[in-house]
Amino acid sequence: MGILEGISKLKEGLSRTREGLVGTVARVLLGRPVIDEAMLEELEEILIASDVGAGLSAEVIESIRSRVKEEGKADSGGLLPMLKEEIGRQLSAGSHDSNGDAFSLPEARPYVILIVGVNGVGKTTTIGKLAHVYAAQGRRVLIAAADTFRAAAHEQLEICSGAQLISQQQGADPAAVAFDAVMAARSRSADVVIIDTAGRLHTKVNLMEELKKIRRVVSRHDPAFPNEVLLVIDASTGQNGLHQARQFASAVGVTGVVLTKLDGTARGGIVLAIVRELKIPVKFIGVGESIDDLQVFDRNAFVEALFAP
Ligand SMILES: Nc1nc2c(ncn2[C@@H]2O[C@H](COP(=O)(O)OP(=O)(O)OP(=O)(O)O)[C@@H](O)[C@H]2O)c(=O)[nH]1
Ligand SMILES: [Mg+2]
Repeated sequence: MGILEGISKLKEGLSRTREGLVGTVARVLLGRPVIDEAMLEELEEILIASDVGAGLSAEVIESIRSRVKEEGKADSGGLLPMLKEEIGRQLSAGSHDSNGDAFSLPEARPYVILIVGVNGVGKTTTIGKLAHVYAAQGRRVLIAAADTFRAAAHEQLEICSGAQLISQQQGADPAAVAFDAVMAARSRSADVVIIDTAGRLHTKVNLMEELKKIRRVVSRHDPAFPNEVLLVIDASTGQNGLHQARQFASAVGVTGVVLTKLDGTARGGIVLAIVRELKIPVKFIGVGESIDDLQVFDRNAFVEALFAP
């Protein structure tokens, strides 16, 4: 996908959030030329409704309030540009480093990526998209169907073009599938192994314990494995996503977040909450259901798309 196409997909994917946030603010400003306290309070409510989070919303508003006071910027026409700057500032304050090349794989071979997240957030879909990107780069991609509780996951993954699938019968031990996949990757000199896991278990086994076991068993090949643990969060689940993230992070050590379904929600403000409150970088965002709807998260592109005309 070209850069321009990527930007227009991002704009399109964020259209509901843009309408909910920027569109609502624009309507609040109509016929009110001067920024006043009531307007700032309405703005705060709009931010909260976009899932920015109460504390962070208050922080953004406080910053705008003091700029209005100190810089004498009371013209309401300046409110959206100030909001854009504040959101950009919050995102850079929380971002660790630039994600510009997150689709390029580090040197380790095979590079082992473990995908985790609760039921239905988009793990398997994201794996299909990631596999597609890596395969298009000419990488040998292997997918481990360690979600052995679900027969359909198998079929879902088989349609991923360009990747080889390692699976076992339904009900097999997920950690064994993951172990075998890494072994196969080593013998076939694969570049990347992506391990799909279940979001909910239909047995008495606790999900976190199962994921810890997968992690442990995979690391027997090499203590560096898995090289990456990506937590998939559904943007429309709101603040609950933050709660999930803390649980997964303490159980399996998450190295990056994939935020999916941004296209399906008006509450994309969750990106801010995640970037600021979790000490985990957002690596990718999902902006649609098709195979090329996964993007590297770029805070500048995100802010530009959110405030695009
Ligand atoms: N609109 C939209 N839909 C998405 C996105 N990512 C995933 N989905 C949809 O979300 C639904 C669930 O996706 P799956 O990939 O099966 O989710 P999962 O996490 O693997 O689910 P379990 O295996 O049941 O835990 C599917 O209908 C996907 O098409 C996205 O970025 N945007
Ligand atoms: Mg799945």
